[in-house]
Amino acid sequence: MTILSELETIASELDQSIPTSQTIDDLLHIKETYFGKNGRVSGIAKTIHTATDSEKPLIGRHINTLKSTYLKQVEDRIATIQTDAFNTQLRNETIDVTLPGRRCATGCRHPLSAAQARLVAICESLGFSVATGPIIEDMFHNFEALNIPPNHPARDMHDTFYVSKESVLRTHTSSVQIRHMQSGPPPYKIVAPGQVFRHDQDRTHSPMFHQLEGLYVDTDVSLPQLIHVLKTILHRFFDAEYPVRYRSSYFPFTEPSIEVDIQLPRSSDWLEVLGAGMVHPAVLRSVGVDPDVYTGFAFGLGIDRLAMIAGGVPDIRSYYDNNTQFLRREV
Ligand code: FA5
Repeated sequence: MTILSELETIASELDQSIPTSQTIDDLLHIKETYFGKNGRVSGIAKTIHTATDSEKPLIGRHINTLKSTYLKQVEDRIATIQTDAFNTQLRNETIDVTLPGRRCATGCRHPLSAAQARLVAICESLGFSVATGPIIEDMFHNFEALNIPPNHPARDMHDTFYVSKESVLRTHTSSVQIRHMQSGPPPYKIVAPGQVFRHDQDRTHSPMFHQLEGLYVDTDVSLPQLIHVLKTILHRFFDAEYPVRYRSSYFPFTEPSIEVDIQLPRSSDWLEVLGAGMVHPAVLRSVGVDPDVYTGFAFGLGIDRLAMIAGGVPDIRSYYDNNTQFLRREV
């Protein structure tokens, strides 16, 4: 085989192999095999002295053309493979901005907070404003000013959590009545929502629960007004009408006193939801309000109990068990 025909064979091999190479490694291998220091083309160049003088320049040009043409083809093919790989990567990494976003886990309001907010809103619509007081209370505000003397059973260690000899976790929100009446002269028309604490635990009693206290003191406040306000609150709070029972009762700080029960849906059981009454003259006197000029009513409503009835929840402890599926309910 002559040198020229060898070069032609190489050209036709390269015409085949370069365009069909799929990897850069293959192309580098081709480059090395044909054009490397010990490659086939270099090998042919070394045999040029065997050609005739008239052939030598022709073979030289052929070799140069072969080198420049096919080395460029190799570089172009490498560039094409790199560009294709880059485009494929771009296509695969494309972000579809129309896909729906990932959902963030959000919290929700505790059903008792929601019930409390609803009750407060109802009372605000009836002209009550919101008052607050401390959760750790002294004996005067939690007991004495409310006409509960030191030997009263409500002070019993079994009911009351003592923080020290002089202070307790408040056992009811009635302490806020006293604090509010001490803050200025009548009239008073407030509600005080918040946590209260008692040594008590079963399906309808929790050691920490929530009350909404109401207090209305003015020159002409009457028992029928109290009944009207209670009826309005209960009617507006519940979507359905439940049988309501008003019973006479006893609290040291109200006279007369009543308690209100609601009959549970599809049951013969009644659940007590609130205590109320006309503010006892001794209570008004304890905060310097003249009971001959002013009268008032007060009520203390069990928020957890109202929520239980509205939500059909049979056990109050469900509200405190941290079961987030349960706590996503409205009431
Ligand atoms: C009182 O706490 C009075 N301070 C209410 C009051 C205020 C009367 C103003 C008159 C004037 P009683 O202990 O009955 O009353 O509690 C009131 C309501 O709180 C109850 O009707 C009930 O609905 C709720 N309650 C009482 N104890 C618990 C408890 N351990 N767990 C859940 N709810 C309770």
